[in-house]
Amino acid sequence: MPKYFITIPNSVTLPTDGNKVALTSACELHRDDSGVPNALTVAAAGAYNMFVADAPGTGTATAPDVTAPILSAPTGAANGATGATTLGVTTDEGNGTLYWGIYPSASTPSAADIVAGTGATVSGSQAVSGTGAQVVADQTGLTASTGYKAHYVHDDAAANRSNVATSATFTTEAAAAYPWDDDFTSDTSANYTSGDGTMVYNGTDDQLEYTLGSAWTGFTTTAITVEDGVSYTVTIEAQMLLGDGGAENPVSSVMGEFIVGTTAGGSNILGSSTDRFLGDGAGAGAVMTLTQTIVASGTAMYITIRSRAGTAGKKFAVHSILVEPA
Ligand SMILES: [Ca+2]
Repeated sequence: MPKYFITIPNSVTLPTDGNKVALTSACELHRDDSGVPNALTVAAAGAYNMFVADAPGTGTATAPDVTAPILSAPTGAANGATGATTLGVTTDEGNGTLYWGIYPSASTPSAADIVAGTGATVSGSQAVSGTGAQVVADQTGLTASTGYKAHYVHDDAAANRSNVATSATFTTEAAAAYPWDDDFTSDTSANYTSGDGTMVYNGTDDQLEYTLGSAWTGFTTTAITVEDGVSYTVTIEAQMLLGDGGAENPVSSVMGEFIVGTTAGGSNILGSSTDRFLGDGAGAGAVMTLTQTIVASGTAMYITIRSRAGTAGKKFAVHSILVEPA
């Protein structure tokens, strides 16, 4: 259906019932089949109101929208080291376009900046089809250990621009160094904390050797930086060097394992190796590769390699430790 656009001088009293637009010589009527008036002209220079009618002289006059949307409750949160989540804002108008941008926390972008994405680390826009909470999808591309704020602007369908709504600062997690890899080709024993036994670096065989002081002791890595909730594959190459098949082991071979925890020293355990590295009952056992997938809890992970022994003095060696995202 074609629309009729009527321009009326500001000096004319606006109709209240919509059906009695008092056209004067200064009014112009335009028909447009696309719904968008082209090349509107007026009879005299000056400010005009525009009305849209369904048919000449009989349609309902529609007052123009001159009210800007109001934004409230802006949100945003870090998602790991490089992401943002829980992005969104609430608006009181259900039309137009929502613009958003994630900026370093010290930035104070203008509404125009946000709409254009100027200076934003990540930005975008989306249509608004209803009032209330507007959900913005999770984003990536942020820098680790950095504070950010999410900023929002809503232009309604009549190009009225809202206030700028800005979230609280959120800080991305520290970057993890992947893979965390130690193959003991040099003495890195300073990166490990010993239990009650003795820890010695063997440069000839490129391994870290541990002589037990008591059962289930070993050594623990320093904190390995990880991302909360992310899965990691932990791979250990280890070997029993001296075993006696003590009473604690029904298969007559001293055995060892690794465990992963959120604190040092084998506490708050997240998981442990399914397989064990085994002695042969007398001398050195085979070099075994143990692998386990661990879901990080918090931003630090500690790996403890330890062995059971009936008596003190048993010894094992670790050849390599590797941590990488699963
Ligand atoms: Ca409006």
